[in-house]
Amino acid sequence: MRKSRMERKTGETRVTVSLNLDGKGEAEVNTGIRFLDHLLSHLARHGGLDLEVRAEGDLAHHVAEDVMIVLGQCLDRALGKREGIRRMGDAIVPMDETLVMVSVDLSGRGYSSVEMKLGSKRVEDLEAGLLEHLLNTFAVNGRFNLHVLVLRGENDHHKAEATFKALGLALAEACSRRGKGIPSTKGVLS
Ligand SMILES: [Mn+2]
Repeated sequence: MRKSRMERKTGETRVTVSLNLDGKGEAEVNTGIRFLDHLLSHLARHGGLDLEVRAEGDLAHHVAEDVMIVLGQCLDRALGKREGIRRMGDAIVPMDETLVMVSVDLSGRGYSSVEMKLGSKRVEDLEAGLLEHLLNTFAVNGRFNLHVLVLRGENDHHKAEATFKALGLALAEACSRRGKGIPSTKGVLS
């Protein structure tokens, strides 16, 4: 089983994340930000990940950022040397009027290009402008390339939700096993 558990304690937040890449899609997420809990539950369900997140802190902004830092670190640790994985994964996911494309490469390098085209200042209880930053934080700390493109859509809840569902599917594909060895001609993913 590819599992990890990480903690982060700062003057601003306390965050604990447990991740099992070979799970059943079961999530227990309590960040105090209900929409973030909702999105991470979608990530777990569609990624086939078992995910436990406990977080508290001074401000929602700090908590959300730190959750994504620790989640990224957990992914990186659970993947180990990234041997025998497919490495790349992608998904195109609709939600009613919305259509989102997500593509990932578990390359060992953190990079993201995220274009969500959100029109509102808030999505439920989450600062809308924070979402692209949260995805970037996950990619950098998880050391993977992430591209997100909202191809069309109107509703910001749908755009965010379809993005996290697609991210789950893309990660599940990229983390899936296919043979032996490091999937790089360099012989190392870093
Ligand atoms: Mn929803």
